[in-house]
Amino acid sequence: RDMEHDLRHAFAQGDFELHYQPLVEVATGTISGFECLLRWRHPEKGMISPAEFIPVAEDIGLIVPLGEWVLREACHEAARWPDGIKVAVNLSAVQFRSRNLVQVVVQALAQSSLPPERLELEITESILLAETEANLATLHQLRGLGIRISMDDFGTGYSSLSYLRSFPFDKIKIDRSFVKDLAQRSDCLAIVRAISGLGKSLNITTTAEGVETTDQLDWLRAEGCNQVQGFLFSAARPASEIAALLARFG
Ligand code: G
Ligand code: G
Ligand code: MN
Ligand code: NA
Repeated sequence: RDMEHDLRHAFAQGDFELHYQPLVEVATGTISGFECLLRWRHPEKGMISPAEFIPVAEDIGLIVPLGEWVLREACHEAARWPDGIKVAVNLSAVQFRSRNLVQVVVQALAQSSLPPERLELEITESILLAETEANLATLHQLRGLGIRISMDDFGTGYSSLSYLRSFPFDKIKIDRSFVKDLAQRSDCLAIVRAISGLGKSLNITTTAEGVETTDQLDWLRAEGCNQVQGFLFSAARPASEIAALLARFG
């Protein structure tokens, strides 16, 4: 397919870039980290969303070298940020199952001198669907490095709750589909309340995604959600704008 060829070409050419979206602490309103989001700057089509090209990159195996590049680049960038500001990197299921993932993470940390406590890896439930033993072993190895592990898109997969029992995640990210209608729909509120409560009792940080209004922020604060992320604060922005974002939400 065309996309296949274009993707390989783009990777060889260096047409990918990383943008960063602030993670804001509800209690203080300050930025404690950034989620790194991959962008493809296509010469004719402009910016292409990872939702479109990640599945193709997974099919053709490009996600492994591309994911390595993301990790190295994100760690390198984050090492320049003020002390304590974290970087969150998304991992694809294919990348997660690749044999040398742990080694790649070790190298990215070593080459950038980023302290492991400042790296978070976001994984989705789909990662844990197969090969449970091997995947759990990988998670424990990663955690052993001192990095943090977040469960992304929580609530949208199949058996999130059993994973929480199998592995001590550091963070749960509440999918934005539940945040969207928080103020209008009592079922969304009930789900957000349940996830926040779960986080509190399991001592896991909860982060709400897709926060666009102060109304949503107020509801999330009332439910005890720890962290928020969304257009209310900022969309993902290029690395060059990080200093300005930190100055604004310092
Ligand atoms: O950035 P948003 O614009 O469109 O991202 C869409 C989806 O792509 C999200 O589910 C996000 O988790 C995923 N994504 C963004 N960057 C990366 C990345 O570097 N690696 C992987 N595997 N997924 C990513
Ligand atoms: O699945 P993941 O959560 O990793 O991806 C984050 C996705 O959410 C990206 O596509 C990002 O551009 C998008 N996003 C970030 N903030 C908002 C928001 O406030 N509203 C909406 N609709 N999407 C958002
Ligand atoms: Mn994510
Ligand atoms: Na998500």
